[in-house]
Amino acid sequence: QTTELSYAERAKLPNVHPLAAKLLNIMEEKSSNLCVSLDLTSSEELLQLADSLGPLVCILKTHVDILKDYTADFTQKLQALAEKHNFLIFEDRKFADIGNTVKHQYDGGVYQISSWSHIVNAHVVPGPGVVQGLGAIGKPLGRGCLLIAQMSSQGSLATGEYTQAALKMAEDHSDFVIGFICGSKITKRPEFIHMTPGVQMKAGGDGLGQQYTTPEEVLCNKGSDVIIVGRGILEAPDRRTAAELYRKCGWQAYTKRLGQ
Ligand code: 6AU
Repeated sequence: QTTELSYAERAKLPNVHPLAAKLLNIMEEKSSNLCVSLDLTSSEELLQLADSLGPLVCILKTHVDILKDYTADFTQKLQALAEKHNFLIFEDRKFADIGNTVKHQYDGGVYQISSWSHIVNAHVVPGPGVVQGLGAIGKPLGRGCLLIAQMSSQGSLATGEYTQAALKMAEDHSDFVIGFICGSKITKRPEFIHMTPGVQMKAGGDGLGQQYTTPEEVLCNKGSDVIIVGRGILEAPDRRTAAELYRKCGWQAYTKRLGQ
């Protein structure tokens, strides 16, 4: 039998980051470990879909710099939808520079990411300065960061010792780092949340290096916590039906893992 903790139990751990606890509680309440990746270029289309899929997801992930019509009004509306449907916003900015530069990129510029995105991610290639720089902005705002410990793309260099270094960096900065982008569970510490991209109902690829695994494989066998799904939903004939299918499959795989 398994000794694995449920999302709700992990939310109550004494050392859990408040934002991780919030996410784990949302997952439990909504029976959803689905993060939808709305990689779209139209703000209007993104907002409409956020309203339609909001009830089904725990996190909504954006690439705000691919929008062709971004205005500050977009992030206002997205935040209102996050409140309405109780999901977290994750801007997939993949910060990867020295601390001082990422501080400006997080806080300033056109997008002012720290003002609206609950979660961001960062590459660990610069060393701990990247987390320190982001943390200087994010910590006072109660934000959280995911470190990219592994990537879903073919030939990724984020393996082995690099992955271990990402884990160490997370442990050293657990007041800001809430978890990882990874293909499989990399630590037993239940305070950290593992999120996995490259998920579709059928294993395969996209011809540009992306590699897909199924929700069942990711949550049940690889031990990850959250599935990140983009084109599996965006390219489906009915996006809402597809999102509901991913939510349901993801939840079933999680309950199976718990041994329920
Ligand atoms: O489901 P897809 O392939 O349409 O989209 C996957 C999404 C994209 C990628 O930018 C992102 O997940 N991603 C990430 C993230 C989330 O950091 C890391 C990675 O290794 N692979 C990956 O696909 O928005």
